[in-house]
Amino acid sequence: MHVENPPTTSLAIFCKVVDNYGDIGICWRLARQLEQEHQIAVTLWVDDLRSFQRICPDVNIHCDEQQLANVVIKHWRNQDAQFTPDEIADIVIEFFACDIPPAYITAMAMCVPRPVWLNLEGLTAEEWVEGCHTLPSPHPRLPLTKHFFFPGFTSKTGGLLLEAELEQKRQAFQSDPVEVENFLAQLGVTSSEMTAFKVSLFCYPQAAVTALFQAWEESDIPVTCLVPEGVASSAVRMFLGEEALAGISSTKGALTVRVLPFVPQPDYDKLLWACDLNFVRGEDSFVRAQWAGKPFIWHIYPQDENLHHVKLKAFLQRYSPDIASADAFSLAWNGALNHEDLVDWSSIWPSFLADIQKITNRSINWQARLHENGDLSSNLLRFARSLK
Ligand code: TRH
Repeated sequence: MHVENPPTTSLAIFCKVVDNYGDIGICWRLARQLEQEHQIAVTLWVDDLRSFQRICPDVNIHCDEQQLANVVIKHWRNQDAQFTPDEIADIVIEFFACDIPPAYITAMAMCVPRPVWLNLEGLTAEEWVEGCHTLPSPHPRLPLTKHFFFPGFTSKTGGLLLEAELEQKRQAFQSDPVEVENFLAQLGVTSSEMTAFKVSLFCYPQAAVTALFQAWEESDIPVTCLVPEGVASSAVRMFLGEEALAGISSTKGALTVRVLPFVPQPDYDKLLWACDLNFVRGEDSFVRAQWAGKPFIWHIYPQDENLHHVKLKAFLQRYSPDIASADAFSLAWNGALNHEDLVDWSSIWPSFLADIQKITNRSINWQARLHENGDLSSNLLRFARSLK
């Protein structure tokens, strides 16, 4: 008997790079997972191939259309491009309310059946998200409805991006000291730097890196700070006394700072897994640090009128309401303490370090809790199919 395979679902993701690497970092991760784990035919439209290439060196920045990891990547550079209904995907995701080309929307309205149209929103721990997750937003003129899809930290949200094999890969890596050593050595980290307390540093330029370096210089334990090239450049240059290029390192007191190359996305996970403490930022590295099961400090993306402080506090309220040293560190790092002038890293750092076991345990328990929400890609597909 001949059994017909069901037709492959097609899905388009539209990604506008607002800033840095998180927008494309998230969309690329989502695209790969939908293709690899759900056999979806994915087209990723992205307007900035240079940012993309930084996290995925295989990207050819001169190509209008290319295919990587079985995902079709299209350089989205013309908002006036024309589309016909046969070019429209079954599921259309606009990332972060980016405006998808008007002709694409018109063609969507002409499709029978109509495609599912989702707006994948930014991550926040605030409670209102639960009320807005999956809400419909009818188009003012066309017979189309867009739905909001919110990532989040509870079962009433879409959850977080998480590949099926991530946990298994992490455990295998962390339980193999030789692999960890080889990985760090290949990034230029020396044996003595590996035996110190290892910190990875990824933050925005306004972070208090110089003050923290001073506290680490006077730390009771040796600290190795690994910082990807291009991150906190002026503070790192000041510490090194020369340009902060990959491969350069310097030691003062208990602190060694080493500049690493900016690594491809999968290696960034390994870096997080290999360190004892990770400073992360934005959205995607913040989420990856949570899956690493290690202590982390989040530098939140700054917003007007300190709106980001509200988001930071909402997260800390869920994550570490009972660990004062962790809260104090995070608030100070983000300039969100009530009395800014009282920030004293020489006392914030030792208090944090004294609680490091407690904070590590919290990271592990937190990760287990997040697993209960499932993974964003599967949750998103389930929701999309429920609308069909
Ligand atoms: O780079 P980010 O600051 O990105 C974003 C964007 O600015 C965006 O506009 C904003 O909406 C969002 O923050 C909140 O931080 P993020 O989200 O952590 O993204 C960084 C990506 O870079 C992530 O996918 C991990 C990757 N990365 C590497 O691949 N290699 C590296 O060496 C490092 C340091 C990061």
